[in-house]
Amino acid sequence: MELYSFFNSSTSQRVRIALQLKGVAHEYHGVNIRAGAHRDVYYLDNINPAGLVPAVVDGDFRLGQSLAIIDWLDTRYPEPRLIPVESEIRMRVLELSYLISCDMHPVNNLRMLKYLQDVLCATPTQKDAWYNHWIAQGMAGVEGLLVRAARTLDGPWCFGPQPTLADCCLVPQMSNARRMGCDLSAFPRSRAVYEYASKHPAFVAAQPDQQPDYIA
Ligand SMILES: N[C@@H](CCC(=O)N[C@@H](CS)C(=O)NCC(=O)O)C(=O)O
Repeated sequence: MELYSFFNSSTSQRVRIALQLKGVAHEYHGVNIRAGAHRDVYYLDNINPAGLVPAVVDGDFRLGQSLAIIDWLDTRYPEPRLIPVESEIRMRVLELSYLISCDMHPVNNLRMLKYLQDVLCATPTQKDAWYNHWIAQGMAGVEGLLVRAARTLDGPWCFGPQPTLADCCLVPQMSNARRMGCDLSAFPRSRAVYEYASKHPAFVAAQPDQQPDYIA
């Protein structure tokens, strides 16, 4: 299997975590989205017509969208399962994962920030204010869901004793927020999960500075 990824792409990091947790061997291809490599004709024609990372290639099979990739990995490599089968916990995991991936991540994505800066002429201060605003609003929702879950589920992860898709989404999103200097002090349950997960070998191996295309 081949993974197309950029070292500090949080969506790529979600898939890297899943691959590490499942112990799936893969060949890593760095796609420098800062330099526009995700818009190269070769990449669009042969890897991901959406012009985004991550993407996986397995023989003739090609797939983009981090959540779809992790769902596919769960089908192909069921242990450990990252999207639980049991109905209630499955819905909780998906609820939090969608909050991060559908509501939080898209508004602070690279192309959004570039549009703010290059087309709408936002100043660095305005761009930072935009970023911080959506992180604070999204994280308040994440924290609420995690606090509610912790009333009935024991364990250090988002939803109990095992990592799930929710942790694959939470950790990269919080890493990005920290890198951008966002204040996360109002979200203690999220921080506790983040601190715990960040020490797990699979999460460590998936970190940006562990990737072959890392740029300091
Ligand atoms: N919903 C997609 C989002 C993918 C995405 O936006 N990836 C970012 C990197 S984190 C990207 O390729 N950005 C390029 C750009 O914004 O131009 C997923 O989960 O895979």
